[in-house]
Amino acid sequence: MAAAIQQQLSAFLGPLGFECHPFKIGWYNAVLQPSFHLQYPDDTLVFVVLSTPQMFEKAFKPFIADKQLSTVRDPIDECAVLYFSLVKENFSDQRIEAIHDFEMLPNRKPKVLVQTAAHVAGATYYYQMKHVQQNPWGEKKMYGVCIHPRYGGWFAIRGILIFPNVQVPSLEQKLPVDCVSTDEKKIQLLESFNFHWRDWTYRDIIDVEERYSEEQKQYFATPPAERFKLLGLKSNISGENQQSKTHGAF
Ligand code: B12
Repeated sequence: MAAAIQQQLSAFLGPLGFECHPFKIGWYNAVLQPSFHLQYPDDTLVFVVLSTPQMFEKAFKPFIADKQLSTVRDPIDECAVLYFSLVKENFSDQRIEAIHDFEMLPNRKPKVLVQTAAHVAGATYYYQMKHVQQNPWGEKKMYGVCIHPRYGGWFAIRGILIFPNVQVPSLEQKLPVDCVSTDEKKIQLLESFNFHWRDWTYRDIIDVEERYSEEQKQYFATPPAERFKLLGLKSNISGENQQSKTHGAF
């Protein structure tokens, strides 16, 4: 069942520059504190959806060319919302619940931890402080980062698609590829991601097949409020609102 749905999802999302990987709710909940649990039975089928470097050309630019200006969100987030809703239309015989990376609970915690989802689905390895044997940072909290075996850090995790009516007890868990294997490299990765993420270097921690285009980098390097201008769009929200509503993941 999971394989058939994955094939159909990939046929739709693949040409748009997205990847999807199946997992079970139980695998996700097993590693998280209860406050982050998703309230579905353990065997429920879920897909994590990643955007690859191609998404900008294949999905985002056509989306922007077609844009009706409403824009309360980051345009990339709006683009993902559109394609997730098209997935739902395309799977009209299935109930699908989508949760995007930017959705927050009333207590301001994220509704889904997409890095954990991508790790348990075997899509990308989630490197966290605890993976480093000789911790050089003491008590300081270092944010973790996922690395994709083909795209390094040149991707984003756009959300999950839950199939509440599909139970997959026999789905087998794939381990993600541990592509940043030495302690030295892991330290370099976490330091680049936490202290120098704007210089893009953490994304090249491994050899990659593809990176973001110069145009895509320029777009993302532009502060969110000015990206609207860069695209020739007018934002109708205040700077403060825009900051809080757009993490601007890229
Ligand atoms: C809030 C947020 C931020 C905050 C805080 C960061 C943080 N990690 O807490 C701020 C604003 C600082 C931030 C910044 C950035 N962010 Co940010 N952020 C998020 C967001 C929305 C939620 C993260 C969060 O709050 N996590 C909560 C904490 C508690 O989770 P946690 O540390 O993973 O802890 C859990 C795990 O440890 C788990 N766990 C325990 N044991 C085990 C064992 C295993 C095996 C596993 C898998 C898990 C696990 O349990 C814990 C919870 O109970 C995510 C999107 C999302 N919805 O997930 C993006 C996200 C993490 N950000 C991302 C990025 C890229 C960035 C930036 C580079 C900016 C940008 N370009 O968008 C910067 C870089 C960081 C920096 N130097 O500042 C990407 C990371 C992609 C990747 N390759 O990993 C994400 C996933 C967005 C996306 N859509 O792709 N971000």
